[in-house]
Parts: sequence; structure tokens; C-alpha cells
Amino acid sequence: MVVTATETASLNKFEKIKSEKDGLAVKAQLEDFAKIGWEAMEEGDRDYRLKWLGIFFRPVTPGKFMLRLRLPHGIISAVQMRVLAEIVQRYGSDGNADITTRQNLQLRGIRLEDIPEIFQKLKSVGLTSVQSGMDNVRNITGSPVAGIDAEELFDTRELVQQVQDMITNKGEGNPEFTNLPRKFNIAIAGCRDNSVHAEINDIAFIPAFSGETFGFNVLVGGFFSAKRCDAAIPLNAWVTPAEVVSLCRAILEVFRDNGLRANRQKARLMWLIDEWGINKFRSEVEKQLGKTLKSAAPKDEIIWEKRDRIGVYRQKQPGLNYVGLHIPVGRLFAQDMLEIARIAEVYGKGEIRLTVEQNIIIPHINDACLAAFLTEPINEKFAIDPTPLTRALVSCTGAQFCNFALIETKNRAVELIQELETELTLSKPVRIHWTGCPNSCGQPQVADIGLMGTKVRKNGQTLEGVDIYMGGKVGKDARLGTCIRKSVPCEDLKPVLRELLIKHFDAEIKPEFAK
Ligand code: SRM
Ligand code: SF4
Repeated sequence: MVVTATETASLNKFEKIKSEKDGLAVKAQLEDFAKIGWEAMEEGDRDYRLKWLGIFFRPVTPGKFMLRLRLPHGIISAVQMRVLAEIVQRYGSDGNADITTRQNLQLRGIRLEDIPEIFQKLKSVGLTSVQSGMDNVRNITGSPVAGIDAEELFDTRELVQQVQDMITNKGEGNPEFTNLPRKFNIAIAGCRDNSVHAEINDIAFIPAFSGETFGFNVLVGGFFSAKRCDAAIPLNAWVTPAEVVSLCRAILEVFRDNGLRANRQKARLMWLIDEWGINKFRSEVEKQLGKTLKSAAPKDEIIWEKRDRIGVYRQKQPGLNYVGLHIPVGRLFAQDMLEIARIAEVYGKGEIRLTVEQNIIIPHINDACLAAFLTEPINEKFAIDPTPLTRALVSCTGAQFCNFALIETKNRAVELIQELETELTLSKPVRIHWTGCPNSCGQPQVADIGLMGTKVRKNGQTLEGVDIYMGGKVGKDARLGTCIRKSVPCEDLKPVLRELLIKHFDAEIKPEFAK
């Protein structure tokens, strides 16, 4: 995109930053940055352009950066996990890793002076963090049990990797897609339970047969933002797996060249679709693709409720099992990561999977080893049968590290759930999602109960509080929840949640807590 001088004057802050210098350009400057230190860096490079390499300056913890990786399909090897563990281990209590709501890992406590060495280590084990922040395509999600689930329709692992390779030039960085109008999410589902939350992605491929032939119906424009949240809508297109990469490319090119850039709040794909209408959008995509798209298949194959994959399950490969371990709000420390890598190697084939619910799966555990696996001490910290509320708890980063946050989330979420579980009996999981601000990274709109951070006034004081969402449904017939109650101070939240759980989710008060 060539920007003239007159246009530059009218650009918003982020478009100016991008037009002055491409985000990827900082790749060549990392050694210099490491030498001069973060305090001496130009602000545009430090606070924004580094995010093109996945390096996030954290105003809450200046000098301790966050590094967001790309883990297509949420798959990581034990060798890779060990390298990441060693990276965070050297930062002592500052170092940890979070599993994200996009099946990904973010490392914390990272010092800029170590980045060149860290990047070499990542490369040596085939990892990249390129284009994982700002106006780029984010981690591409797929079923966490692809290739091991007997009931899946299509193993999407290779496809997800191919899409990532196209977008990132095999992890080296691809200037073709480093100046999108805004962030962009892609999900590819080959399973029946919509484990990827297809409906909240800018492009989602969902399984559908055209006659006997397997392929995907395509949804577009799903997104959450502080101002607006929308589920993806049908593009009225059906593609074979072989056509997925070129369709992603065509849609990205149309978005890159035509997406709205003036107002950052209106720069996501759905706003362009609104402006053009879905028919014009579809025909522009066809033009870019150089061929006509087939109409969508009449029905898709998302016919199951969503499965959380925590616990022990048989694989499609005879004699093998996968075990889903619950990781409370996705937080891992170096020791945990080393231990996870160890058990994946000892009992499995050295592979680990991450889920969008911020948990892990260890696949390929032999029948003969399963009993021994289940006696490993790690099962005490990361349970295979957590209690119903704990089991389905998800939380974004919140105030501990995120400067957008209006409230603390992860620690509070865990504590409150434990208190509620002390008082209540529940027969099935209730999906409670916390998000620290209206950006909705913790996806409160897909939850049974979503809690969105806000500031509230009480007795003349400003306190941390939440807006409460309900009605989100995942899996088959997915729909977004809506706000049912505003501005509940966090200090008053427990009785409110207790009531909601009793009224809507059949929770019962334990006798010792009944009045
Ligand atoms: Fe997010 C910005 C964390 C998933 C919507 N998100 C941020 C930043 C980068 C803000 C910042 O610079 O501090 C947060 C980093 C905090 C930190 O230190 O960790 C952040 N987002 C996250 C993660 C880590 C939440 C989590 O705890 O899991 C998730 C990382 C996913 C990944 O691996 O790439 C994360 N963010 C999401 C999702 C959920 C999803 O993708 O399924 C959404 C809603 C879906 C969507 O994007 O349509 C989401 N994040 C946002 C937005 C609002 C976007 C918009 O169009 O307005 C922002 C703010 C922005 O981009 O300006 C944001
Ligand atoms: Fe930060 Fe807000 Fe996203 Fe939570 S929802 S990670 S507080 S930007």
C-alpha cells in the first residue's frame, strides 16, 4: 500500500506508525536494541513495532517483556517446551508462561538484551513468534485432538501449518501481510464439536460435505472488540481442503487493500463486509482468487456440543490414549513446563497439545503405561477430573501484566471459584470466563457466565467490578451471550454468582452453608 504525504497527515496513530516503517523492519535491529536497552529505544519501535515479532513492551512491568509465540493448532513438542521452560526459568519469579485463548503460549519476564539469543534458540527448535501481535494474522486454531480423535472428519494439522507458512513466509516474516488494517483471526475445524469457536473468527472453515466430498463451509467477519461483537456470517462458499490456503490469501488481500483504516474501531473485516454487503465482498474475493466460488453446502457437520477433552480418552490409533490435564487459568511456571515435557516424552511420543480453554493434552499414551502416568505427581497439580466450576474456568491476563485491564482477573477468578465450590454442589461444569476489559480476550460472550472487567462506584469510591454476560453457547448452534447485569463490584460478586448458579445451573447449597 503506497501512502501519499496528504494521506499520511490524516492517518490514525497506528496507520502512521505502519506507514513510517514496516513493523517487520525491526527484525534487523534486534542486536542494536539489545545493546542500547529498552529505555533508549524509539517509542514507536519499542511499544508497537516489536509486536510484529511477538515482543510486547509491558507498561505494567517495564523492562520485562512478554513474548507471544505462534503454535499452529496449539501443537508443541517436548523439546520445544523444554526450550521455552529454560527461557523463562532464567527470570526467576518474573518468568512464567500463559496458555492463551488461541491455543498459544506467551512467555513473561523476557529481557530485551536476551532477545537475539532467545530468537536463535527458538529457530533451532523450529519455533517462531513472528507476526503474532498488532495488525497481523494471529495464531491459527484447529481441533486439539486432530489426528487422534476417531470421530474427526478431517485432520487439519497440515492445512493449518500451510496457512501459517503462507502468511509468515515459513516463520521468516512476510511483508505481504504485515500491514493489514487490523488484527485478523483464522480457525479451521475438522471436528464435529466446534472446538475452535469458529463463530468468533474473521475466517472460519467448518466441516461440510458437498455430496460425498469433504470440504469446508466458510464463515467470515466474526470478532469481538470494545465497541462491537459479532458472530461470523456465511460467505456462501464451500471449498475443498486443497483450496483453503488460496482462499485465505485472497480474503487477506481483499482486506489488506480495501479494509477501512481511518477509524481503528471500525477496521476489522466485518466493517468492510457491512460497507460492501456480503455479495460484493464475495465477488471481490472471487476476483482476487481468479475463479468462481462454489455455493455453501446446505448443512455443516458441527453437530455436537463442545467437548473440553479433560480426562482420559482412547485415540483412534489402537492401544493409545490421550489425557487432558486441567491447567488453572492456563498459567505455567518453568518447573511445570519441564515436567510436562518430561511426561510427554516418558509416556507419550514427546508431543503436547494446547486448547483454547487454556489446558493441555498429552497424546499417544500406551494402554500399558496409562496407570503409571496417572500416578505421576503432576496429576495433583493439573487434574484430569477437576471440580465442575474449576474445570471450565477461563481467564484473560488482566491487571497483573496488561495495561488495558480494568481489573485483576486470573488470581481472583481462581480464588472466587474455589470459594463457590466450597459452598455449592454442581452436577455439571459451568463455563465461567473472565476478561479484564471490553476487548474481550477472555471471550465472555461465549461463556455460560461471562465476567467483563469494569470500574464501578460504590459509597463514593471507585472499585473493580464486572458486567455479567449470559447465554453464550458453544459447539452446535453456537451463539453469543449478552450483558444481563452491569457494574457489580467484585467484592459483591460471590453472592450474585451463587444466585445465578442456583437459578440457572441447578447448583445446590451444601447443608453446612444453608441458612
Ligand atoms: Fe487479546 C489486545 C491478550 C485473545 C481481542 N490482547 C490484547 C493485548 C495484546 C493488549 C496489550 O497489548 O496489552 C493483550 C496482551 C496482554 C498480555 O500481556 O497478555 C491481549 N488476547 C490476549 C490473550 C493472551 C488473552 C489470554 O489470556 O488468553 C489472548 C492471546 C491469543 C493469542 O495467542 O494470540 C488474546 N484477544 C483475544 C481474543 C480471543 C480470540 O482470539 O479468540 C480476542 C477477541 C476476538 C477477536 O479478536 O475478535 C481478543 N485483544 C483483543 C482486542 C480487541 C480487538 C478489536 O478488534 O478491537 C485487543 C485490543 C486491540 O487489538 O486493540 C486485544
Ligand atoms: Fe488485557 Fe483486556 Fe485483553 Fe484482558 S481483555 S488481556 S485486560 S486487553
